[in-house]
Amino acid sequence: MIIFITGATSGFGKAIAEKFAANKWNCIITGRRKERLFSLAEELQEKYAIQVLPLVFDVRNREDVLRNINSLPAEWKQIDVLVNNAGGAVGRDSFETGLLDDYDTMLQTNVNGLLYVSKAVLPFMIENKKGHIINMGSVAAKDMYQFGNVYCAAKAAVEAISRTMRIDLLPHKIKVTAIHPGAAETEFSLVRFKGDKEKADAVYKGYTPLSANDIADITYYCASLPPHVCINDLVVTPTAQADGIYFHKEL
Ligand code: NDP
Ligand code: 8X3
Repeated sequence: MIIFITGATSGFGKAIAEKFAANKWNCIITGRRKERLFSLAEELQEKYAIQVLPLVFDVRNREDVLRNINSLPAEWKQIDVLVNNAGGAVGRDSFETGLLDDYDTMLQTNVNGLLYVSKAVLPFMIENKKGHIINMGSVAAKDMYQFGNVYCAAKAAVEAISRTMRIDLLPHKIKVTAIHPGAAETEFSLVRFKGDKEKADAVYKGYTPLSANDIADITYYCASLPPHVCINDLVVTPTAQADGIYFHKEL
């Protein structure tokens, strides 16, 4: 079995790669940070005696995405599961003070990137007459929160694309799952707050957030169900978080 995971250099993507590798899946892992990607590939191959193919590209670069995926060796084109995970938030500002550059980054990464990778991988799945696309959404797709503006919009687009993909791909027997996590402690907040560790750490104070391993376990469960069963839309939060807005923190 082969899984293709975007954004495997940290957080969810890295944990998902480890989870599937531990269960003997061969992995195609992608990201921009080459050193991290190659050292993860080496580590997983040694630890689990499976094959790992690292591909370095920016999901926003359409040509690079298509070139890398179209030139996969035939044996790597038998992709069973695609996890569109690369993404994140940049900035958490009111709409009038937020930066257009940040808005571009969020839309291009979370939305365009997912479209480019999916369009490149789908022909293989259609030819193989099976496949499963798992898109990483967010509670930000479900509840619009203050200063979430364009990140909420990007993840709402991920949700809408997942729903319409599921309809269009019915004749091809391809499953489409959207996973919508709440607060999980990864590099997400460090990226969102542009390297401000204090602000990032504060997001996870006063309660137990989800971990990347929690999301990896859930992703593995979704991918392990029988062929006639598909989890369409899955929202998961820490127990201390009710939705995209309400938390119970003990500070
Ligand atoms: P991390 O910041 O830890 O990981 C993000 C991953 O995405 C990295 O591997 C990064 O790799 C990759 N990535 C980012 N931009 C690009 C790009 N332009 N091209 C290629 N790869 C890219 O965050 P998480 O693991 O938490 O986030 C994973 C996904 O889960 C994201 O889509 C995020 O929006 C979503 N999410 C996160 C939640 C959380 O609370 N943590 C909750 C809900 C959803 P590199 O920098 O090497 O390119
Ligand atoms: C990440 C979770 O609540 O910061 O998608 O939007 S949140």
